[in-house]
Amino acid sequence: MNDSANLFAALRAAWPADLELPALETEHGAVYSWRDLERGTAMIANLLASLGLPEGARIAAQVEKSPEALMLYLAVLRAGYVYLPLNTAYQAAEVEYFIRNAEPAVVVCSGRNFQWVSRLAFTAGTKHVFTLNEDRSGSLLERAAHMSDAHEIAVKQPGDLGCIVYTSGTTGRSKGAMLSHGNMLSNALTLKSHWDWRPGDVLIHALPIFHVHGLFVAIHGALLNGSKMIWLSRFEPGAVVERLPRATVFMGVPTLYVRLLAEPGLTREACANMRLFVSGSAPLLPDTFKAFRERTGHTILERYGMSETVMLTSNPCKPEHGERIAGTVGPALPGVGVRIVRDDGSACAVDEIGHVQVKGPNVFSGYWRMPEKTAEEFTADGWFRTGDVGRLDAKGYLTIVGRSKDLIISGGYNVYPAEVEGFINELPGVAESAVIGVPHPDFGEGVVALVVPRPGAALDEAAITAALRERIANFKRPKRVFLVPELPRNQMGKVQKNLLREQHAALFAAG
Ligand code: MLC
Ligand code: AMP
Repeated sequence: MNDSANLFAALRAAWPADLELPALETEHGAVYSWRDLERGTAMIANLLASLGLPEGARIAAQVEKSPEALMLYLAVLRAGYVYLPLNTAYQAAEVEYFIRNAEPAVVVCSGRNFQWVSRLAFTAGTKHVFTLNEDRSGSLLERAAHMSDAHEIAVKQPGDLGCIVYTSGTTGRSKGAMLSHGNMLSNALTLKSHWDWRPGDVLIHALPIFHVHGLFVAIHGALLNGSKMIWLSRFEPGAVVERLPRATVFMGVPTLYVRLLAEPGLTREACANMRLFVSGSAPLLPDTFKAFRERTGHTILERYGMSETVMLTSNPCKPEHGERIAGTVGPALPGVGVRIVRDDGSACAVDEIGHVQVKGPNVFSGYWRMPEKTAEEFTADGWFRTGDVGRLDAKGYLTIVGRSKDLIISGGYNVYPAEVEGFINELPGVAESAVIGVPHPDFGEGVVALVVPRPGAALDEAAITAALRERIANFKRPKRVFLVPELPRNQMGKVQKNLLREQHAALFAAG
């Protein structure tokens, strides 16, 4: 063990003294001990170290969720390089952008994607492409198997870069949020105490591990508490319900709660051993909050965060800190500053709606190689502009009422209309398009496109949907496409998306 500020060192220090205890249990019944995590991360870290990578090298991973994918993430931290997680739904054009932008020294992908990913990566100058599959096969583990299982954790300073998390930009192209070891560790320590992680806690991990919620909030929480994870490679509500009696903590986006509520097996008895249900990444409807409480006796704790900041606010966990209030995301976490300001930057009064700005040791240092974007997103006095719109009440609880950024959140995934419009506008026969989000009973918001064809073009919904299938991640693809003669515009010539949203508000109405 060393005393550097490496996030991995802090996580590792919290593991049980008896490394033979179970750390991870998969849906197939495989059990990984803490020793397995120690050895596996050491071997992969040694493999990375053997490649002679430069300081700060990026290791990009687009791999299915598996215990070994978790080890890869931890090994990158351990070896002192920079982890760059990529959603498995991203298609070639999207992956190409990330690789060209981040210039990773190493790319790890699924064996079935090796051909196209390696072509993109080698063309962009990446030196090493490994494969990693859900069944432990692939060149990454084959190569790591020859490495020593002892590894000295790399010494890092708090400000050293640990991860780059790509988050779509308001102008359409993604920006890489640079998170340091210090950003991530400070947030993990705050949540450990605020959410009262305690001996004996067991987390059901059912979220993807390429975004902040599953990768940081859930994993760091469990590992920093030496807690076992019941590790599900994908969310399946029945599988979660079946495992609730052996767990104490669950984290999900609102869609997961909506789907759990549709399970008859979700009962008070099934949840009797549970201590904490956390929701975040998108607004939890008060109806879901109430229905969950009535059914299980548990009050979901809703919190709010971003890729750029990890977690910012949280409803209380301990009763002495107050109530969990539906529709709010709670007060600022200890050490985090949250303020609401008007368009002119002046402070809003209590309950007055304005722009949410934040500050704290958890807030990122900037966007990868985008100094102008970074400067735009921070105020002169150092507060980060979240792009969310909200209000603070007299007790300091934050309510998010909307977004100033043109963003759709579908099933907890962010979809930037400008990016989807860009892909649609490139299709032959398309003059222009507008992409909006409207209420959806399962995904919270559903993506809808309004497309104006060029004169004489023969376009239809099915053809547009099919063309997008190859080009963009499935969760970004519009659930419905409407052909329209023109888009409504205001006097400034700007598309009136609010009108379009009103027109289509009932499109996905429940039932
Ligand atoms: C899947 N589909 C979606 C979708 N997920 N459509 C819209 N929005 C989504 N989120 C569609 C696919 O396109 C496909 O359609 C069909 O559903 C089946 O795909 P699937 O992969 O089998 O879906 P499923 O397993 O049911 O996934 C749904 C889900 C998943 C809710 C479990 O989306 C999910 O895990 N969401 C969590 C996202 C998350 O972790 N967010 C955290 C971001 S961090 P077709 O037409 O192709 O058949 C963050 C910061 C913070 O925001 O505060 O936490
Ligand atoms: P991402 O860029 O994927 O990290 O998404 C961050 C965005 O998700 C925030 O800026 C919010 O708009 C939204 N978000 C996260 N948690 C919540 C929540 N509990 N309620 C409402 N919006 C949320």
